[in-house]
Amino acid sequence: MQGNEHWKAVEDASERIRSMKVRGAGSIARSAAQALSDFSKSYNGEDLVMDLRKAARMLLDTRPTAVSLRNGISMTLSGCDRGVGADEVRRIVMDNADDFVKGSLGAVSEIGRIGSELIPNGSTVLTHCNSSAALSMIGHAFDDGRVKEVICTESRPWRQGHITARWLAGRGIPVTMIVDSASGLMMDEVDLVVVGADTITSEGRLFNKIGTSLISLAARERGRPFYVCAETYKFTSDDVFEGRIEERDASEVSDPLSPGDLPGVRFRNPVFDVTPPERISGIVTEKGIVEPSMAKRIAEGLMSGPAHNWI
Ligand code: RI2
Repeated sequence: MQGNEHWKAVEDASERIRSMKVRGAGSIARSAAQALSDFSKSYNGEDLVMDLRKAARMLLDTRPTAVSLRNGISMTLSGCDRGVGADEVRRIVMDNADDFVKGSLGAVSEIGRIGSELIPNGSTVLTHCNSSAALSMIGHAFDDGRVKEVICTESRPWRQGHITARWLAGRGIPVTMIVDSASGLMMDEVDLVVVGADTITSEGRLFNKIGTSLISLAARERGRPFYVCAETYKFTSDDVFEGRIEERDASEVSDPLSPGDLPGVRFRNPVFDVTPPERISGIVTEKGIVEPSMAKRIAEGLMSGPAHNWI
């Protein structure tokens, strides 16, 4: 778009995020942070701060639901407008991006360590879609000898469940895949549910892959715990996220089923849904396990000090 080499990093990252070549709320945030770092590194234009704002906008416009993307970008650009001269701005952005990427990967690992204790010995765990944070928790618990089996949903329409199943099988964890709509029936064989998060609002509402809310209903009906794994940068107190459900192209739903042979039928493809706080048993963050009612405090950055469990 802008014709300069430095824009390529941002345009490429935006395209990869929009087309889901890079996906997962944490991965898209890290990818955006890295793109802003690369942009700054190779920048040879007139006004780095102004162009960083444009680059941030381009990255933000790719996917609307995961607040991780916005928070990752904000953390990467934090303080850059106070930099004096392009070299200082460049250093601030590159250091911030580095800190964000390392911090977010560290948080995923810490969530695994902290969350493992929630899984009783010999458990069958159900997970939905593909969340690196949820898999960190399940993987740690398996290493601790607590997980007997994982049931994973296919996760239509993108079938991210295949990534999950491959990862689990590769670690030697017994895994069974089901279609999403079998989650209710299978709940009888499940001890607890563990999922990831794209956004958690200050009221403790979870935005996650379409189908999550129905799974939480089935878990609640059968009295199964429903845990969410979420790095603290996936929390927000900004109400603007309340209504933001990404709706992708309908062809992602219709093409594999009926290439053009259902004339007159409208397809829709909302890719996230909302799970209310009363159906969430606990949220595992890198700072500890919290109840949904704590979400506002986390979003406002009031949590401090060492890892601590609130439930
Ligand atoms: P991690 C994914 O969204 C799923 O909804 C998943 O639960 C969530 O991001 C969190 O993933 P998508 O990008 O950050 O596949 O835990 O639409 O990897």
